[in-house]
Amino acid sequence: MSTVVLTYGTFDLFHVGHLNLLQRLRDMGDRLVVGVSTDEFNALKGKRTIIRHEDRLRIVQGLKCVDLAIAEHHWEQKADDIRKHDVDIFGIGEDWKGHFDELENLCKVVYLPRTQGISSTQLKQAMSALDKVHLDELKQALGTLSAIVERFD
Ligand code: C2G
Repeated sequence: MSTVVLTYGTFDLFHVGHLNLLQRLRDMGDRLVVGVSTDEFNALKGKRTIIRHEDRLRIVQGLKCVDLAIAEHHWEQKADDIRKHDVDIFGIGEDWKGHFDELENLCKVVYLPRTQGISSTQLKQAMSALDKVHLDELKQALGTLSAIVERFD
């Protein structure tokens, strides 16, 4: 009797926090099904993603620990997915603790610790900070170069 595990996420700018969660969930059973939030659903969640849904779905499907990646279109599809895929365990990061307890009627619900120090939001902030630092360095370099050029004019 195989144990099926189900989770959902945006998985934007896929990183090791996502991987840790998916691998831990896969280790809890024999088959892992992952719902990847569509761009439209992310808009509902108030999340702006960098990577489009088609590519986020392919990345998740391409993982060794994932058996099936499906689209997550809305909050209410979980119960149907649990029945459709004969799910034994629904798991998600503990930032969602308590949000999906009602699914206990259908399957076991687990909330797993998040990986500290990494998130898609932090990655976006780091990239925008790099852009800012880069621009400041370029401005300084430009100032220095302009001063040198003036001396030779
Ligand atoms: N996660 C984690 N550690 C991190 C970052 C994320 O364990 N450092 C987990 C989250 O707890 C979540 C999963 O990775 O279980 C995916 O995170 P997101 O892509 O941010 O997904 P989210 O927007 O929370 O979507 O219906 C449920 C939602 O679709 C969940």
